[in-house]
Amino acid sequence: MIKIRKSICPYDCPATCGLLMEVENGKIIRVKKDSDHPVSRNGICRKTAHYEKSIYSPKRILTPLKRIGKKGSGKFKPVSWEEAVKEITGVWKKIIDQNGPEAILPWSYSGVMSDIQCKCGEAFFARMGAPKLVDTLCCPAKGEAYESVAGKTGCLDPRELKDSDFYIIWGSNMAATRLQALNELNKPANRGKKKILIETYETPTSKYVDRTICIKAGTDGALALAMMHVLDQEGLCDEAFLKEYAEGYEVFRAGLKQYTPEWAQAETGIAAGTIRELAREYAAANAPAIILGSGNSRYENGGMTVRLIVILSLMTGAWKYPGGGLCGCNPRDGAYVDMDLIERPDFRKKAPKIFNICEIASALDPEGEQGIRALYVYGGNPANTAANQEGIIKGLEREDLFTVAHERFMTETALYADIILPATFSVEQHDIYRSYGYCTLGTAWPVIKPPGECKSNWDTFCLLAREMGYEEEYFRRTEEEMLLYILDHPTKAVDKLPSDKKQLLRQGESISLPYADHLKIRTPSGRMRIVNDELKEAVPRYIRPHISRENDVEPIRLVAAPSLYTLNSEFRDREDLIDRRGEQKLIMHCQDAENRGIKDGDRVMAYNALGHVIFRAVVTEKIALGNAVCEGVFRRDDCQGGSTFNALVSETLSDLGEGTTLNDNRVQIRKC
Ligand SMILES: Nc1nc2c(c(=O)[nH]1)N[C@H]1C(S)=C(S)[C@@H](COP(=O)(O)OP(=O)(O)OC[C@H]3O[C@@H](n4cnc5c(=O)[nH]c(N)nc54)[C@H](O)[C@@H]3O)O[C@H]1N2
Ligand SMILES: Nc1nc2c(c(=O)[nH]1)N[C@H]1C(S)=C(S)[C@@H](COP(=O)(O)OP(=O)(O)OC[C@H]3O[C@@H](n4cnc5c(=O)[nH]c(N)nc54)[C@H](O)[C@@H]3O)O[C@H]1N2
Ligand code: SF4
Ligand SMILES: [Mo]
Repeated sequence: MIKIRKSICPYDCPATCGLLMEVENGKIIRVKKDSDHPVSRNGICRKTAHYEKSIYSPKRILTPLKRIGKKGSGKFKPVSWEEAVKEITGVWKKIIDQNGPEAILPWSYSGVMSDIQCKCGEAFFARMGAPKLVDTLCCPAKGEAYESVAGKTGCLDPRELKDSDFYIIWGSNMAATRLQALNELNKPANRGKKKILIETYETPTSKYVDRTICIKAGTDGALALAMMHVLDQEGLCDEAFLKEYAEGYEVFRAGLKQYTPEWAQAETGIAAGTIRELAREYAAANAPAIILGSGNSRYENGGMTVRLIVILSLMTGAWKYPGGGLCGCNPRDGAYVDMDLIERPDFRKKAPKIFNICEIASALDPEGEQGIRALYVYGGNPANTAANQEGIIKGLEREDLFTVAHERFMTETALYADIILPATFSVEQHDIYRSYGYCTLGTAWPVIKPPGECKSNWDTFCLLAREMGYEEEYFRRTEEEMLLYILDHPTKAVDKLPSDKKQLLRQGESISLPYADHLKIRTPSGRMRIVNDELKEAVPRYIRPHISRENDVEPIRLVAAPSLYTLNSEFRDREDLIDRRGEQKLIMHCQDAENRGIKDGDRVMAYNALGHVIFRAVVTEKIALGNAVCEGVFRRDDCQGGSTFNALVSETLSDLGEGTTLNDNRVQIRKC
């Protein structure tokens, strides 16, 4: 008999789609959209439509493994959990005695985004006294910049886009990363509304918009300023709105004079006429929505860029109207889960040593003096997602570094581990799921039993805690008890929901919470901060990205973009998706190619001081001159030379949020 069970997508994607599992004899045979789910009723993406293929992949790690060959050789033997846990805690205890817990570095990011499984390690390592990882690998510059202007004010939930009358999609490949929001835009009622995409190249999203405007990477702040210059010069700003709802407008306005469209043309590569036209069209709309992706925040100037775009969204008073304003930042009106219940900052006895997630190569540097002796990686794959890949590999090769990876697959990072612990999939776990792009919240109970000896992050940390002698009650709870504990201690936003909605959360369902009141400005002054005196740069202005500052000969700006078929380094277990994605390619402008004697399909090498990476060239005119783009994260062993994109990425941090500058790369390119 086939049973239908509900679950939620755990991946790092704004929608947390609802999934229906068809289960037969304890096995998931089919995965479908959950039509009751507030967001995914229109469908789910191609990746999770065959989630069962990943869950039952023959490549899955099913038992603990112990390294028996050289680091990175891939030689392991199966061991029992008991043996693995004894070995890990034995080594840790020795390190703690000799070097203190500061020598044990945890590293995790967004492999599983549900709250308990994603964050329970924080409590464990807080109890240990291990360093704290500043987890800024995605787009913290965007979050912090938004907050520097709007505070905790909720932005538009993508479902509100039905009421917008003009769309600017700014640096988001929605066809890959915001499928549910794109579905909203594609509804018949929204089809006639104009849509403009501002991108580094023509992406798969381009076919859904009226026009793609290609911009030189990292210069969006110049475009936003020039648009505001036009609005100001032509009297198109809503001054009454700005006076009532914002502060610092007059000071900021005085600085706009210099940012003419002609100035911005040189900076961005976009014709001055196009900038004027875009500003006028934007102002002519009542309720224009800017859908802001994360791409343009991953630069050294990323925080400033996002501040300027958020300010632009205020200029014409769009926020006053349903559907008008900004989408893509934090839409929530208040917190949905009290994360301290999971992360337990109170377990720390003293202030921790801090490491930035983007600086792991430096933290592990064989010649460095950071004193890291052990690394514990879970829910992440730093050897292929963090900056300075060659540096990270050198660190992972250190014989005096004891590495544990809790993983589902043999990733580039797990390959260098001393011990690998087998991890579960979301359908084998309990958890609560906050969407980061929508006002929704859901819970899920396990649908199937874990195969082999796989264990969840929660169960693994509880096991390690016991062996370490940590006696807190927290580590004795079951996963289900932890989930119920969270539901028993709701935040204000959840507590005030009607009881039938709260009941649904106890039944493994997803619910919708009220949209934020966008005019209830949740900053200390109750007004949007166009000027923010708490920041080093109080008055926003144009700052160039890292890439434009040095005078190399014809450097190329190298940008990472998402692939339709994979999600960061996940789904590479799936031949059906990987085959369609093909090899690691570099999309470049025909003129840049011609200048270097490169033809479409040639093998090319991109290089800078950090490393060199081989790509297959895709030559096109549908990209801004001087930009080069690679879609997706590839397997190191599938790439000639063994290096992938991040071998070219530096540890430079963004101006706000101490975040990755994944897209702020300067490279030279030549034919191989
Ligand atoms: N299929 C798929 N889905 C995903 C992911 C994936 O890898 N694949 N990743 C997930 C994750 S972790 C995240 S954070 C979200 C991100 O999702 P979004 O926040 O929507 O951002 P992306 O679509 O990644 O945005 C990247 C785009 O920004 C563009 N870009 C880069 N630099 C600039 C610039 O300077 N200016 C402009 N205008 N554009 C620029 C790139 O060309 C790229 O197309 O998506 C999630 N969903
Ligand atoms: N070149 C390049 N680099 C990038 C990006 C890019 O697009 N291109 N994207 C950037 C962005 S936006 C992000 S958010 C980061 C993501 O950085 P990471 O989080 O390091 O990347 P993922 O590839 O998602 O790796 C997650 C790993 O967690 C494992 N995992 C999944 N579920 C669980 C679980 O329940 N328990 C445990 N223990 N493990 C689990 C998966 O098998 C997977 O190997 O990468 C960044 N780096
Ligand atoms: S669109 Fe995003 S949230 Fe929805 S199923 Fe796909 S990866 Fe998961
Ligand atoms: Mo991300």
